[in-house]
Amino acid sequence: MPGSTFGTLFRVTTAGESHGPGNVCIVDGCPPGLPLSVDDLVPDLERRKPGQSRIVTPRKEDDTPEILSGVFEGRTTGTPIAVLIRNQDQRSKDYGDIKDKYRPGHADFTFDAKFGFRDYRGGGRSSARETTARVAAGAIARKLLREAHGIEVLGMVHQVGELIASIPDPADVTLEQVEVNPVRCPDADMAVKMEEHIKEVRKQQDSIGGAATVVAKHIPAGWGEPVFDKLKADLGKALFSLPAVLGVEYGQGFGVATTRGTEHSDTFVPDDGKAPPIATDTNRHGGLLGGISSGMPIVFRCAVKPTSSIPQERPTVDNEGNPTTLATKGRHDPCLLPRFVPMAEAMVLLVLADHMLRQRATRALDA
Ligand code: EPS
Repeated sequence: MPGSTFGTLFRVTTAGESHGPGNVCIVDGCPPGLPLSVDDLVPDLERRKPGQSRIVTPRKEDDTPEILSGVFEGRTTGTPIAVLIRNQDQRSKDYGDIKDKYRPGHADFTFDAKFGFRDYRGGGRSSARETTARVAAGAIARKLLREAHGIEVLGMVHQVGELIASIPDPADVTLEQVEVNPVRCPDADMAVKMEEHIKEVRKQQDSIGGAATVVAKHIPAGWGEPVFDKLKADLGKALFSLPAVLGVEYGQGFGVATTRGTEHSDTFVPDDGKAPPIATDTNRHGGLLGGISSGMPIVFRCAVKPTSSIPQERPTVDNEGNPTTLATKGRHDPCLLPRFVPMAEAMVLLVLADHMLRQRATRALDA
């Protein structure tokens, strides 16, 4: 089935399931000459991998990437880059129960409705394990964007359940402030409370939702295509393509519903540090005007639902519609947010790499 390829000029295809032999990405369109090695992929994969702390799934995977093609003597060749991440710690017997039953709130039902047949082990292709391939591809995009424009993309958790972090300006947050705690929340005091809350929820055999912010900095003004491929539209699609995302907003987001034009519009001001030399004094527009980058930080937020796989026995139906009950086994995250951060960064990076190349094509006569 189509649907596993993303992007126009920087194009990524992923393949793989949670309990199959591994997950693969093929990145086609990465320019030649970019220095690239496994070491560039490892940091993001480490931030995403299971078993990294006591508040995530205990499944143990090395997630060591193997670059199979597209790199020669340490540099990209311009040909497709294939990356393989092998699965090592499948425990498929945990999933015998859901072969013919549907986990409430899970894609088990809709995958069956679509294909009539599914790999039920560990959620198959609907598993968060699939995001290993996206994060590997995103790390290639990160390297490209850094080399070309010094672009930085950073995610952070700002909410777990009712607990909301104080983050005065997400564009000022550093990677160190995010990575210093297992929640990936830069508000250190709130991170402690969030961690305790996640542990408590796990003890209660439940799960909890939350929200994350992603900031992209140093994007030149002018990226994004009118009208269907606006940067805001492509970023929205990218973030909504991640498992468990139920809401995406940028800038003032849903806050605009109660805001007047005089309060919302940011004022343009001169800025010698930018090309063209223009910035805005505030960033309520979230770095996008008309869906095109303004040169200000791009700020997106995602709401992520509580993990649907929880060990409590719950009523459900089997695949013939007969009422039954189900207690999900397997090793699940009580809260998806800590590992969601690198996944969201990866999707933003992939969109930006694509639009960097598209903007260069648009302004070909300037080169
Ligand atoms: C997942 C179910 C669990 C998680 C998995 C995502 O799989 P299992 O039951 O096989 O342990 O551990 O997460 C990962 C393995 C990963 O790498 O992200 C799911 O249903 O989404």
